[in-house]
Amino acid sequence: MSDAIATRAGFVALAGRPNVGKSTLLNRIVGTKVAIVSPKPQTTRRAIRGVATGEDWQLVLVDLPGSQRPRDVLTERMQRRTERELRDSDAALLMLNGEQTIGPGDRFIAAAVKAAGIPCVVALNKADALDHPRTVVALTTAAGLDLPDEAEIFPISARTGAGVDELLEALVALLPESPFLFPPAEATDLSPAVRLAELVREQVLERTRQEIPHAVEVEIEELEERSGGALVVRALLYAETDSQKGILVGAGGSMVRGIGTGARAEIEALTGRRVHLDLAVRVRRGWRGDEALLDRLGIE
Ligand SMILES: Nc1nc2c(ncn2[C@@H]2O[C@H](COP(=O)(O)OP(=O)(O)OP(=O)(O)O)[C@@H](O)[C@H]2O)c(=O)[nH]1
Ligand SMILES: [Mg+2]
Repeated sequence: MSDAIATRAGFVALAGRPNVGKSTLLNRIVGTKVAIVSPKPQTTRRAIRGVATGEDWQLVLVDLPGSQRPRDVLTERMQRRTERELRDSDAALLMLNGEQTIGPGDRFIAAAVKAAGIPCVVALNKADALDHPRTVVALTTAAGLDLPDEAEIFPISARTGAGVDELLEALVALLPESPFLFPPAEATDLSPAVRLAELVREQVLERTRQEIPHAVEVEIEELEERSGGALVVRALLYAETDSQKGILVGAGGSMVRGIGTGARAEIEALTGRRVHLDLAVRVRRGWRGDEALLDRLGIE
């Protein structure tokens, strides 16, 4: 027998209602910004994989779009993807928002996790925003959920990192013995173009309100490395109506300029390169129902 150390590796599906903090936790565990984060529900549209590698373990976290009742082809795809990813994962991390009471949405997701027949760990997030009595109440209510056997509940703060090491240890213990699934240096399977498009969309989410955040998608048209090391990025912002386009452009182009400045800083921070970012806003009516466009954008 060889005395090589056995490694553990596998997929953990991150499931939870919109806005509970799934993407924030993914970024913290992976150690770099893989998924964009915003206070607006339904920020994540694709199943994003983030890879965290330890000495003898590798955790592939699948950041799922927040589950809710589908409204259109876009949200239907997001929902189907969630169910599929749960079935294909080795374990699930069910995330709850400690700031809110447990509701039908949480019970729906708990039932989906149970139906998938995989082991599960529960994270009660945003514990930093709770005092001790509220934490106790939230933990007690969480324990009342109908969960797979032996599901442990961890109070955590994805924002500060409190409790995350303990949670990580419990997740790793659920992984099967397996060789690593990704090169240890790789943080995600997202293509560079999608990653950059998401950083642009994050700025849109940060700067717009009401229906605009949900009405905008971003596509990278061109990504070119100049010989001097600079990165040239041309991106299209799709809106659904002329009035949305007007808001995205802003008075004298002020909104799109702000989006561009913010996104350029993020892209430069991520790539460590100088970036030329060129944004154009287009109306594409009904893009949320456009199967061909959703395919092209990788929203399966
Ligand atoms: N106070 C507090 N806020 C948090 C914590 N984790 C996330 N948030 C905030 O919660 C909001 C939603 O975070 P996301 O990570 O985008 O949530 P998500 O679950 O990925 O949301 P969807 O992609 O829409 O499903 C953001 O404003 C975060 O800054 C936490 O531990 N404490
Ligand atoms: Mg998210």
